[in-house]
Amino acid sequence: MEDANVRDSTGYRSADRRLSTLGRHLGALSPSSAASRLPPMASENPTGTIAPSPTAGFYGGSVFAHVVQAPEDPILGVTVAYNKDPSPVKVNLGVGAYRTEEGKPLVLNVVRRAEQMLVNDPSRVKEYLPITGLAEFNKLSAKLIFGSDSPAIQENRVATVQCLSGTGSLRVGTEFLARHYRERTIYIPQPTWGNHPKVFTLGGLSVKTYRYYDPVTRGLNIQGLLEDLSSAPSGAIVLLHACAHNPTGVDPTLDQWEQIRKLMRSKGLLPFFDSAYQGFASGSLDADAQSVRMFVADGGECLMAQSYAKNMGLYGERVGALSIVCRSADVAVRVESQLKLVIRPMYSNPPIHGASIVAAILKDRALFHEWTVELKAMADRIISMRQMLFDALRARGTPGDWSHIIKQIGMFTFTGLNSEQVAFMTKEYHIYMTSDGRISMAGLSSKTVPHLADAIHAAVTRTN
Ligand code: KET
Repeated sequence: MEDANVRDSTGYRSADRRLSTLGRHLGALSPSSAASRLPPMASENPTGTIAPSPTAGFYGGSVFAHVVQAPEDPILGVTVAYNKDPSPVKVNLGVGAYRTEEGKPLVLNVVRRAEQMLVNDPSRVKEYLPITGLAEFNKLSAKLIFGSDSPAIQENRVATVQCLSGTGSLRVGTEFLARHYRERTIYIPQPTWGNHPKVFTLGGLSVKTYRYYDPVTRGLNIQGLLEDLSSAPSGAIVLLHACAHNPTGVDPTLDQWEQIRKLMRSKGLLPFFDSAYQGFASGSLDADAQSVRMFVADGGECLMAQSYAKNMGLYGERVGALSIVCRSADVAVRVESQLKLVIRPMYSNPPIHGASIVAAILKDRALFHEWTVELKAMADRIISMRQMLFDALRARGTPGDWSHIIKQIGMFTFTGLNSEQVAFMTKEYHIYMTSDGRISMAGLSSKTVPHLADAIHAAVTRTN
């Protein structure tokens, strides 16, 4: 016989379980008559068991019973699948997160040093930051992307608020635009980071695409891009990847940027820059900010979402900034006041730790220098992985022109592999990557390149 007082793994007494089943069957009975069959309330219950309350949705099952299982995120879900795979040869080339040659996550030395300084400083407290975040961090972030000699900064025309990394900055900027900007359409490149359309749509904008990548040349479709932006309505918002376009690894040349800028300014299109990889494209922070600086130099307005996830390796600290470059200082003041109204009911104010690390590094000459050296080393390791993979495919005689692997820049290679080939590589070789054929070069090491090259070779040469 089952002991009515024995609890199962959830601590639920078997008698309670039977009663709850009975309760469901008695759904037609009035709550009062059913309640008389319930176990005693906690107050009169010597075992201290909290009995289900007749007012707690006990009779009809879960009020969320209709909720359907959502699919995993197309990028972060790759890591979920990878973690479940017991294979010793598995490789995660999904999420854009830097790994060392040993395949380990990297905390930059300069970040460790800055953190140590913060921990050793007893004057540091854990008070709430203002709604707009750490003022020093905001100033330094604007300087980092726009340049310390930027006229927009000198003229106090930039409103900067600390946000939850790049994603949070994009979201706050979107909600601001949805409330205060006359045009509600944002044009995003085709393809783009998978989260962009979701952030913009949920933030209140409607999303259209412009041509960007040409799968035949595996380069920029500059003609298509210019045509699509020419036919966008005047005033429309245009999302631009500041550098190291995700997922294609294809950026406009400076001449092409100039063409884009001229067209956008002549049509009054509003640039919304996403800068998630400053320093990762070329290894130089200034070179990677050139596109943005061209747009700011003409005196026009723009939005900028900055992330320190990749270039400082602060992924989980969620550090970023939204800057809105305005025509005049008084507009910037009013814009900032409205950004506060977006942020306060969303998450009140941002976290202090990550922004303090960034500020400590950006304001100290020696730490800043140390950061640029470490950043360059990360960028260089990625570039060497490109060469190694390219050579490995050539050595195997893998059909196709793989030169795009060494031409593309930034964290990713857009291989051109289709979703079936990706599924095959995951199943047979335990290689995890997004189904659009993007691989995170930072996830590779000289030990895993041969395995990846074997997998690609098998995927493109198999006949069934
Ligand atoms: N913009 C782009 C272009 C981008 O690739 C990412 C992240 C972000 C913004 C947001 O990063 P945040 O961590 O919020 O600062 N991309 C990688 C990670 C992810 O999907 O969340 C990725 O593409 O793998």
